[in-house]
Amino acid sequence: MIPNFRTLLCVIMFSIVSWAQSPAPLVQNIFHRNTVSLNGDWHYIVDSHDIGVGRHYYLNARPGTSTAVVEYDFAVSPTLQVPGDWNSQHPELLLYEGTVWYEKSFVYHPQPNRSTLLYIGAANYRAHVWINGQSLCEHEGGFTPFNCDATPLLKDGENVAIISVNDTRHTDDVPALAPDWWNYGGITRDVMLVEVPQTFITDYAVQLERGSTNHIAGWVRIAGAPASQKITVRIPELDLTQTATAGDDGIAHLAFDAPKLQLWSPENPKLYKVEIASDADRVSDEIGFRSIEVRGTEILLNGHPIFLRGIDTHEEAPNRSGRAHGDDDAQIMLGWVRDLGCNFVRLAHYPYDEHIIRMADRLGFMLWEEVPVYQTIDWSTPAVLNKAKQQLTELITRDRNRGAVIMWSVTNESRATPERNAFVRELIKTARSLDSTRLVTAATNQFTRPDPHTLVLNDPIVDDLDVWGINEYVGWYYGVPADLDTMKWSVPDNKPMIVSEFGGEAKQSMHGPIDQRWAEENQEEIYKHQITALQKIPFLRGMTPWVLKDFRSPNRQLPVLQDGYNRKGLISDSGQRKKAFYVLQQFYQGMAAQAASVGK
Ligand code: GCB
Repeated sequence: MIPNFRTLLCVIMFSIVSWAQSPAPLVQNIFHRNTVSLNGDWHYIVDSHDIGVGRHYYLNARPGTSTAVVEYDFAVSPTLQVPGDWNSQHPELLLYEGTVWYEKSFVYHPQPNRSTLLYIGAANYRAHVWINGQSLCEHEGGFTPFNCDATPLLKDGENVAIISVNDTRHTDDVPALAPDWWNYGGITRDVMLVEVPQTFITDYAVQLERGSTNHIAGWVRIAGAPASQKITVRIPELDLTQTATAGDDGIAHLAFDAPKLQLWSPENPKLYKVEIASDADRVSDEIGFRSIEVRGTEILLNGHPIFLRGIDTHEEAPNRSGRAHGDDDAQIMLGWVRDLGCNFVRLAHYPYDEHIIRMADRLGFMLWEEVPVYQTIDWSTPAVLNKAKQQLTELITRDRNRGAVIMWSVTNESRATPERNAFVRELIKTARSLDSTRLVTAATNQFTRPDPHTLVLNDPIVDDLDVWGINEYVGWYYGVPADLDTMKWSVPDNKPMIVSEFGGEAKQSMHGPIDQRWAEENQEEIYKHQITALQKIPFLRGMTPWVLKDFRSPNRQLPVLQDGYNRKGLISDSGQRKKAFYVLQQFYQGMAAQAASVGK
């Protein structure tokens, strides 16, 4: 059947409006670029029936004539703060999962011979961006950044950005259906316009070569560049300048000695100003240089064995409800971490805001970063593997120059089926191919307990990792705290082990005997037995108890005790420290003092 003219026109119009491209290559080091912030109030429309999605309805249409009807108006719609999840900003959105359309008008003056990218730090989970009514790009994945080349669509003067964000959960998403955390929807991190020359430096790796404490190796990539561009990398404080020439792929490789380098460590989080320049572009960064390796069952930082005095976190705002973001939240969270005596943080279970990664670099905390390949994922579908690889790639691209980050984690608590093993091995390969300088890890829980005092771990992916984590909740989900006293750990003993989770719930200010569930004393008891038992494991190289602070979870529904919060925090949702906080603090402070006296 030959379509009539009207149908044809509709199809053409629809495809013009609905065509969307993938994001442009991710630009690293966004905070040192020339940017225009689009943070602040955005008008929004809740599209619970997704009527806008197929028809691209909410594109800021205006009635063209006095009789035309347009049944929405962004200009008089309520606003949401960006960055920020929608759930915690309006009570009626607390439980909302679906599509929300965001709109912001802004004045912009494009510069001649420069490109402008629209950068979004994170939008959970699917985002579609329009500029001035034209589709710009789409992105999937709720915790990693993306940027799109908006140059052809931006006008001199008034512009309108519209972003639809949908956080509906699906079995073939990463994460999938039922994570134990709140599915905070929306544009949760910074939004900005980034101005770059037409050929510009997208990303680079300037790091110590694996195993070395004085040889820097890496590369610089230029987008849209003709071959043979000259690249210069300078570290002014060390009086070092290195030049290289980009090949046809736009990549210039470099390697040079840095004999007088002061190494980054938690005790001395030294950052150097590093300047990177191409013929057309220049950018500076602050980079800490340190080596991280495994030898036998030891983890070596700058060649010396270390113990990771860690804590697990969620990216949950410290003194209010919602997803944390920005420097102020990071400052409070890392302040608590410092008070505990930690030198290490496991940022569970997904990539966090770049602000906290940068702050850890400055304050001297080593980091475990993770992708949300959490518990149950659709392991057999190649498209799902691609989603996980994409998130891992975006994370590594963003953070590969942060000395604080010492390991990438590729999964948490997944069942060791052949499909899962193959999937996770692909992620391990991806991590190693993108970054040869860091360790690869995972949090496992594939154990059996033939009797209350024996824990047998059987997970083949441990063989593929540099360091492995075990999540064990002896004393809470399994048995009683005293079971730990005589625990036999039948687990891999040929590489460093981290106890990546243990703990128990306590409602802050609820007191009782040590065996009373939900009492602070019970949580304290679990910590005492755990700490004593874990110290006896000869190949234990760190621990990250679960978890720094109580966090919202739809899976925790006990009235009065939980009220929608997982209460395994050492700190309550309102910021009060529980008794177990001080048990861990005492242990870590003692270890730190001992390490310092050995180091003298
Ligand atoms: C786990 C998960 C974590 C949960 C925690 C719990 O093993 O990794 O996401 O929140 O246990 O509290 O049960």
